[in-house]
Amino acid sequence: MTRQARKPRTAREFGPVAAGGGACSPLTTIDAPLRFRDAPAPAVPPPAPMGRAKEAAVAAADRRDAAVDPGTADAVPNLSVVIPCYNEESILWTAVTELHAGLTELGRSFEILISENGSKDDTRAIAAKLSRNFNEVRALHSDEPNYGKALRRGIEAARGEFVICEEIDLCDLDFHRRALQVLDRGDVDMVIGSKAHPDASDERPLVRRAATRVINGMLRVMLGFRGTDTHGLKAFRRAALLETVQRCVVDKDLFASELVVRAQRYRLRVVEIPITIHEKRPPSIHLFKRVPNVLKNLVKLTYVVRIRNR
Ligand SMILES: Nc1nc2c(ncn2[C@@H]2O[C@H](COP(=O)(O)OP(=O)(O)OP(=O)(O)O)[C@@H](O)[C@H]2O)c(=O)[nH]1
Ligand SMILES: [Mg+2]
Repeated sequence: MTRQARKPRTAREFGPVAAGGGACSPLTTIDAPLRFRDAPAPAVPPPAPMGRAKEAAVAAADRRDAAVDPGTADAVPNLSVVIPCYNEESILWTAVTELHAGLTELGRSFEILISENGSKDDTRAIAAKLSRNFNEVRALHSDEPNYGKALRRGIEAARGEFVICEEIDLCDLDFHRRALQVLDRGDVDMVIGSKAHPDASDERPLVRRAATRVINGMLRVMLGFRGTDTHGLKAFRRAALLETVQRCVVDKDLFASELVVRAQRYRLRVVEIPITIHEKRPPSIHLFKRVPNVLKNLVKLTYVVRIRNR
C-alpha cells in the first residue's frame, strides 16, 4: 500500500493529545463539549442479568466455538484483532496469513478472531482451517449474516488487553502500530481510524465517501456524535469498553457507530487518527442494500438514547 505525500498539517489539526505524542501520528481529539453537555454524563449502568435462555444460548455458542477453536486455552494475549467476515473465501486465507506475519513482527502476543456469520461460500471452512494452522487464530461462527452481531461477539470473546476491530479487506498494520502507540501511553481508551479525517487518504469510490459523510452528519445531528468517522477500524482497551459494548442496542452496520457514540456519551477518552483506505476488493454487500437497515437502526438508536435516555 503506497502512502500519498501529504500537505503539511495545520496547527488546528493537532489536538492536545498529539502535543505529547512524540513520534506517533497526528491526533485529533474529539472530546469537545457534547450538544447535551448540560445533562449529567450517564453513568455506565451494570449490564442486565442474563436470563436462563440467554445464558444457555451463550454457553452453547461457547461450546460451538471451542469445537472449531483448539487454541483458546493458551495464555492471555496482549492484543486481540477481531475481524467480522462474510463471504470472504477469495481473500480470507491470504489476508489472515499476511496479517499473522505482520502481527508476529510487532513483537506482542496476539490472537486473531475471525467472526464469521451466515456465509454461503467456504469462508467458515477456511476460517476453521486457519485456526487449525495457527495457534493464534480463533474462528467464531453463527448462522445469521449480521456485521454488528459478529463484531460484538468477537469483542466479547476477545481476551487481549487491547482490541483492534479490523476488516478483512483492509488489515491495516500501519493503523495497528499507530493506534497501539497511542493506547500504550495509557491516557486514551479508544482510537478511531478515520477515513474522513483531513489527513486521511480514502481511495473508495465517490458515492461511498459521500455516504460516510452523510451517515456521520446524521449521527451528529441525531445523536450528538463528535468526530469524523465511526465505521471501520478502531482500537481500544478491552476493560474500558466492555460495558459500553454490552449497553449497545442496535446491530448490523450501525453497531460500530453506536459503540463510538456511546463511548463518547460515557465520557471515555476517544481520539481519531487518519488512515489510508485501500480495499483489496469491493464490498460484499452493495451500499444501497444496507441503507434501509441503517435508517431503521438510526431511528431506533435515537429513540433509545434521546427519548429513553439509555
Ligand atoms: N460476520 C459478518 N461480517 C460481515 C458482514 N458484512 C460485512 N462483513 C465484514 O465486514 C468487513 C467490512 O465489509 P465490507 O463489505 O468491506 O464493507 P465496507 O463497505 O467496506 O464497510 P464501510 O467501512 O462501511 O465502507 C469485512 O471484513 C466483511 O467480511 C456480515 O453480515 N457478517
Ligand atoms: Mg470494505
